[in-house]
Amino acid sequence: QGPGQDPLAQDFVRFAVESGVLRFGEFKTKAGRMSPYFFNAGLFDDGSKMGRLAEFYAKALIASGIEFDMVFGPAYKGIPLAATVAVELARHGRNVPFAYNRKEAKDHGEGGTLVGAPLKGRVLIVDDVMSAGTAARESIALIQAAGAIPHAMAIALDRQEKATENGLDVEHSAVQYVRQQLGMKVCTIAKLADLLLYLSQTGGAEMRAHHERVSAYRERYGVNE
Ligand code: OMP
Repeated sequence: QGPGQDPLAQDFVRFAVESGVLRFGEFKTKAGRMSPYFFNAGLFDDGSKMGRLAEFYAKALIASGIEFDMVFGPAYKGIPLAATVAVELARHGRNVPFAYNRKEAKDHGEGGTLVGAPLKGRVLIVDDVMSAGTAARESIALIQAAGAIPHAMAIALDRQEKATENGLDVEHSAVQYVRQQLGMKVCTIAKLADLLLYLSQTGGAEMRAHHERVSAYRERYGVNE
């Protein structure tokens, strides 16, 4: 399916740009690349935006047909995502348990680093963006250590760019790696290709300029799908 046939992805990109979550300018990514755009999920910062975000995840997940037994949100950004996506899934008639981790283990009270439902069965990891896949690897290890199955991932934006290994660019993206090498299912609300389509269809000199810069970035760092 081409990006042009994905109205949910187009609605999501519009929502992210209009709420200032997806911005244009000059940003340094975790991998050290200078990017003409940046998606900061921390800026879905009121109840209405968070609710709409969760609705996008739930709709994309249901449309994907991916099966899972529970939801896991990696600290910190994945925590509100897992909670609100679980609420939204329940509203769609799919009530599943959810859990999340702490970054520091507690030595009193309930103890441990995991909070919420016990990790078991096929776990869906809910996170914001996947670039190089560092955060994904940590969650996968944690789920395996608990004896559960890291089965699927849901992310808001797939940047569709080359992953890095030991500081060097490789030919695949982190999402491709997770799908092909780890055999996990990945559900994305939108991809870089959807953003480019949005920019080319919105019109206006400013959007054309963004389109040009984002295309150049894709030429340099993007992967073929
Ligand atoms: P990986 O853990 O390498 O996959 O990178 C994901 C992280 O990159 C996110 O959790 C953010 O900290 C950061 N990021 C964004 O949030 N949005 C972007 O558009 C780009 C990045 C990034 O640094 O690559």
